[in-house]
Amino acid sequence: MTATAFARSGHEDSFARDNLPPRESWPDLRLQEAGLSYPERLNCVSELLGRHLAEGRGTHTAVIATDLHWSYADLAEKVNRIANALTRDLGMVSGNRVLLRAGNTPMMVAAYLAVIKAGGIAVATMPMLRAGELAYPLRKAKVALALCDHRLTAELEAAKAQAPELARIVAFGAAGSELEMLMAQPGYEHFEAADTARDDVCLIAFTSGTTGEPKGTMHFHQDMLAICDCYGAHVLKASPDDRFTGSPPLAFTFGLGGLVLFPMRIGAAMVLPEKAGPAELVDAIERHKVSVVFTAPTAYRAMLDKLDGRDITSLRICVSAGEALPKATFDAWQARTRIPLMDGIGATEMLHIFIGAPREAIRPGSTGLPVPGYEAKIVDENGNEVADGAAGRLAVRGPTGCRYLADERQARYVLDGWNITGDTYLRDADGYFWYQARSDDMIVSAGYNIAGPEVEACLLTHEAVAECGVVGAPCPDRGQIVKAYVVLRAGVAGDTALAKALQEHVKAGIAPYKYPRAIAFVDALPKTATGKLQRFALRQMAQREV
Ligand code: 3UK
Repeated sequence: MTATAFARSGHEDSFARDNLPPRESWPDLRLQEAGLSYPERLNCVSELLGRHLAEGRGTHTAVIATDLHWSYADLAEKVNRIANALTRDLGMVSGNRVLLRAGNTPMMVAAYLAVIKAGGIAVATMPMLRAGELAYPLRKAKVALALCDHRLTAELEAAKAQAPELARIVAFGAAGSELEMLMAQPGYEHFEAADTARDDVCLIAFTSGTTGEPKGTMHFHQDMLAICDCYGAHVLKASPDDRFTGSPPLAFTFGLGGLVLFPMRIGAAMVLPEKAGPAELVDAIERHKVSVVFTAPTAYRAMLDKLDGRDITSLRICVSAGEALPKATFDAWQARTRIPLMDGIGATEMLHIFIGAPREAIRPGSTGLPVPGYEAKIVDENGNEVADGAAGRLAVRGPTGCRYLADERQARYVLDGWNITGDTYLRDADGYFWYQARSDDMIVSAGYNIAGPEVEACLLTHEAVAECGVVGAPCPDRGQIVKAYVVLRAGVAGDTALAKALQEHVKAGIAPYKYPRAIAFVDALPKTATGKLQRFALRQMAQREV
């Protein structure tokens, strides 16, 4: 987008424009430089869905789930019926926020698209959120209407008591659910897409907030397409015959992009398993001949134990994001499947992946290169670029970028038009980016800077280790010491001899000063709703254990 004013909004309710940060605190949005141009009037659902019907692909498969198969035409009809129910029966006007609460079900996909097609703003939430966690986005985004899977209404009803803005909860997902009854009305099969602007907000995605209150990130209609036309077109390079699946919740933009937007942009199919643990993912890949998978590094590691006797030869593209991909996981997956994992770093603020590598350019252990359309650099505390090979703060810009909903933390994420992701990275002489740690997760021990993830990556190359998390523990002499929390593989006993062996293993693999002076064996690691290791929780444990 140019620095000029907004296009004329198609929203009757001006909440989004009223609550976007002031223009001067936005990152640069570089559409032209990315070779993108979208018409001023744009409803992304017309591009993702309507276009396939108009161009004769209505019979192509769009959604596959247990006992369900929807063509693009089937999906379009569901979307139209929901959009009619929203606007004719439920009082939604364009610009209103609608909360969505469901797992990765076909109706969740249809509801998402219907809200956006009707000019609304989707506020999707993860099924595991409880009343207290639902109340925050409801209040912050001033949500009056919620569509909710009929099995998940209890917590939302409870949240209503803490969020007076919420006027109505409409259940869906069962034959007799309220939404299904409304959808069935005659004449509801057609719906004209709302005449929105390309820079009207269509999604407010809340960060999973490892610390502090969640932040609402605001995304435009054009952003939904931009991620497909950059990452999708130039890095993923999937085809209309591909079948996509994965585990991230659709309320997490990693899942929305990977399971819904990327396949729909090219008319491919999405496979939505009811549950998406490692075993269920393997089942779904085998049963539905899935070719593209989006999930987290730990899930690939866990899937390795479930592959015996399974036919996953349909698989060709495996994307890993959400957390750093340890080289040990890359190597093990490639040895077993002959598929190189495609690492990529994304962020809710950026909507999706902005550094990654196409299959032919992967360097194991590195996150990759800036996605075409994006630029990345490494800066010091003052925002000055550092030399190649030196660690510093990752800064990126491209067609998408951070706009927090009424939040002072905008000023911390955006500096001089660049998005500062909060990660410490280095760039090598070939332009590849190497993850070091979250900037606030660096361990400082006896004057050395130590990146926890590097120690974790080394520990993971030991056969006894299933998962691990490495943090700094307070130490009177060294300031901090490196402490590892280790989950062992089934059947392995954690004793002093093994702890010693793991320490020696690290000393032999990386610089010895980085070895974990303390090791604790645990049954499980604390994780966020999006599956990320909660290092702050480990740090708190380490504090208490001194
Ligand atoms: C970390 C990574 C190393 C990094 C996301 C793909 O994870 C996503 O969004 P979140 O807002 O978190 C962003 C932060 O997560 N991270 C993500 N991927 C990697 N670190 N290597 C990686 N490959 O700290 C980043 O700042 O939850 C990922 C697509 C959409 C997303 N929202």
